[in-house]
Amino acid sequence: MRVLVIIPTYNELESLPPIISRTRAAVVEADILVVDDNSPDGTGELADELAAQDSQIHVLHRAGKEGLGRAYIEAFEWAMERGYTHVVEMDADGSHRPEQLPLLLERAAMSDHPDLVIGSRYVRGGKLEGWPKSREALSRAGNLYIKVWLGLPASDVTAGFRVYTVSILQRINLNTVEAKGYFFQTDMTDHVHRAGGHIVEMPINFAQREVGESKLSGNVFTESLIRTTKMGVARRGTQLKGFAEGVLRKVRSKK
Ligand SMILES: Nc1nc2c(ncn2[C@@H]2O[C@H](COP(=O)(O)OP(=O)(O)OP(=O)(O)O)[C@@H](O)[C@H]2O)c(=O)[nH]1
Ligand SMILES: [Mg+2]
Repeated sequence: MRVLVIIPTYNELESLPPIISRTRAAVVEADILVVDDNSPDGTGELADELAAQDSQIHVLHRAGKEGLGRAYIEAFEWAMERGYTHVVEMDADGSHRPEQLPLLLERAAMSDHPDLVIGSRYVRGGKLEGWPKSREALSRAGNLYIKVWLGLPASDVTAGFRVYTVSILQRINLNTVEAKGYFFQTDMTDHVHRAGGHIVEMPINFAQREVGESKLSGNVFTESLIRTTKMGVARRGTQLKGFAEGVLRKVRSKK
């Protein structure tokens, strides 16, 4: 197993140093790639300083803020070119606890060979700490809706603490993944599922962001539900069209 932990950052000056040292301590063999979108607060320069002191820390600088989906996709390509076997998605703000990474990686190494391990808030044993009840309810309902509507085999499809095999990333077309907002995680799950990938979930304790500011506005979740609906409708349309064509063929052949 050669693991790359990808940490996308935008203005995470305070959060980054503790997250990096906790990650190095939790998974000593793993390399880290910070993907910074030219943060105005200097997170990118700080990452360079940390990388200069530790050969297992790397930094990818992007020209400007394009959202975490684009940052991850560029990082996946970086990992593919360098022979890693697994990549981890992890936020910089402390919501995803590096101490739980060994559990996710142990699950990824099991003999049923998962292609995607989702650190899940919504399976038995999973926890969501510090979110107002209203945000939790919206997230739970939204996840259930997406799961059913797109037929995905997971209860927390919008979760951002994950392990992928590099081989599944090579099998899906990253250019067709919708990189915007929360929908990125959903669409990655959908791409893996449609490529025949094996998806499993492991319970995690998701914590409230510790310091710094959120980069995601409230409407991205609604936007994500609208996209899910459109995608589901389009797919059902295609299924219906196929069904109708089949019926027509049968009717014609009987004439
Ligand atoms: N490179 C890059 N990273 C980003 C971008 N937007 C967000 N991030 C990072 O992606 C991770 C998740 O973003 P958050 O702002 O924590 O989003 P969130 O977890 O939905 O929101 P909170 O609940 O407020 O924490 C953090 O590590 C951010 O720094 C971006 O445009 N580019
Ligand atoms: Mg966060």
